[in-house]
Amino acid sequence: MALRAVIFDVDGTLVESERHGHRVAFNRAFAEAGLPYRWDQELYGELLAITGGRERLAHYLASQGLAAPEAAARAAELHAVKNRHFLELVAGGALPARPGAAALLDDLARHGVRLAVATTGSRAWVEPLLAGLFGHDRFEVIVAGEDVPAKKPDPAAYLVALERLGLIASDALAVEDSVPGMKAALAAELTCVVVINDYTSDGDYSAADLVTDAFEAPRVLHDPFGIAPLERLDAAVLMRLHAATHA
Ligand code: XBP
Ligand code: MG
Repeated sequence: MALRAVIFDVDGTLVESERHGHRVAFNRAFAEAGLPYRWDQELYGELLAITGGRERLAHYLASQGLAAPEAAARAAELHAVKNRHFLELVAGGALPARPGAAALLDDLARHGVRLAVATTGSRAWVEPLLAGLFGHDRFEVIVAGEDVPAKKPDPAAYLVALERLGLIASDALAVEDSVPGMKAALAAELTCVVVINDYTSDGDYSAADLVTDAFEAPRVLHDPFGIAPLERLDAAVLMRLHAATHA
């Protein structure tokens, strides 16, 4: 049973995009609309429990007293403005890839492993961001938030990615950063590696197949299949983990 594809999450996994990216763009949208709201780093970390920027906005506006229909309508308007600001941040090169992410993509490609993306994020920024950081057409399949009826932790994004790849779950492996993302991957019956970040480190990842805190020189935080020691998350490690989870 060979590893034929790896499906990557984007925000927080391949890219450091939340704290100084999406959060800043949401605040610029509030300011442009003349709204009194501001999401500081701590509040935003809590709001990340709601996947999808538009859904996150609707939830927050409802918490500020707007009736659900008005909150949903206002959220859609603000989300479009936020994505315009986020694209400006992307164009300005403000959002770095996580250290070691590009090297992993290169190594997987060298080993003939196909690359795909399954993200909750909006296609409008996902494609320019990935192209800018990793090169055009780097990913054979990109599934974005608009491509699925339900967002993570629903497995739809991963199921659509597998379908477009023409593969089944046992052919592939997912790389995530968060609990909703891990749950989506596992619900799609994918082997799941979690690379936590400073916003997602306090989640319960006991159901994951390998948990580290980085792509290179990682601390191994959960290793039920005994893959450690490992100097980096490279193709050989992911292939070994995939084989162990399908032994
Ligand atoms: C993380 C998300 C996204 C981003 C904001 O997606 O939940 O909603 O926070 O992007 P990922 P949008 O699955 O890549 O971790 O505002 O475009 O939703
Ligand atoms: Mg993520």
